[in-house]
Amino acid sequence: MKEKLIELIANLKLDEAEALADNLIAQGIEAQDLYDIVMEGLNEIGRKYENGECYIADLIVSGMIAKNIFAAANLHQSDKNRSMPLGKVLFGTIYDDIHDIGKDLMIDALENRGIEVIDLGVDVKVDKFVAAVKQHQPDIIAVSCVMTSSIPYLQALGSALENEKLLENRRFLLGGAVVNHDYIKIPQIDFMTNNFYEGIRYCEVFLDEKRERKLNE
Ligand code: B12
Repeated sequence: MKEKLIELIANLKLDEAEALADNLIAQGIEAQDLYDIVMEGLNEIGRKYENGECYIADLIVSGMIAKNIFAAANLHQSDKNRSMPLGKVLFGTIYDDIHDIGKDLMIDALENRGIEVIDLGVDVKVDKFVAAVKQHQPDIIAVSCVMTSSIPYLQALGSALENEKLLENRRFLLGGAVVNHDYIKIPQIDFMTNNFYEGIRYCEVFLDEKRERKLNE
């Protein structure tokens, strides 16, 4: 079944892929397993696109399949309910990058865990990030990036945040496929992951600890 679903996604069989995913969800597949399968399918499409075996329209369809399956699986749901926000995360996709599926998935998950999120959208310039940090005073600055061509803007953001002394008592996170590249060196970043679960866990642990520290002051 797993191999079949990867194959259906990689071949952009939208209806069949979604039907099989629904089936797996009904059978109680672990959300993490379903997530891994979808990501494998997307990687296969990405590989095909790189090799000129498919087109931009195919990337769009693959994105739709992923969004629909993640929504059907309620991947972002959590049974935790909080009356007070645990903390504040400022989120955005870096400049010259318009991919937002990963960002939106992370945002849904954070909000469902009682974390307030300010979403700056996609294609966000360094100056806009810096101004938003000053305005909203978030606990965490979270940036999404899948385009390797946007790495220089991530570096510029790191330097700008450091120069403006905006990294004290908060965390700077990077996620998205770009973190797969070993050569990414941005000293100001506290944590990088392209894994949804790791990203959520990191935010929860940091915010919990920060709240504890405040209560003990
Ligand atoms: C769908 C898709 C698109 C869709 C995007 C739709 C949308 N609304 O986002 C469309 C069709 C618009 C698109 C456009 C383009 N794309 Co595109 N696209 C993809 C594809 C197939 C999937 C990306 C995706 O959504 N993945 C699923 C999500 C869930 O994964 P994710 O983003 O990595 O996020 C997860 C984690 O990383 C993490 N996460 C994400 N953000 C954050 C942030 C934090 C803080 C944390 C902790 C975690 C975290 O959580 C998420 C959930 O697990 C990839 C191939 C691939 N396998 O990645 C190519 C890919 C990213 N695209 C690529 C390219 C080249 C383009 C275009 C330039 C094509 C073109 N010629 O126009 C344009 C980009 C224009 C631009 N300036 O941005 C390349 C990038 C190559 C590179 N090395 O930079 C890829 C890798 C394909 C390839 N192999 O060539 N694309």
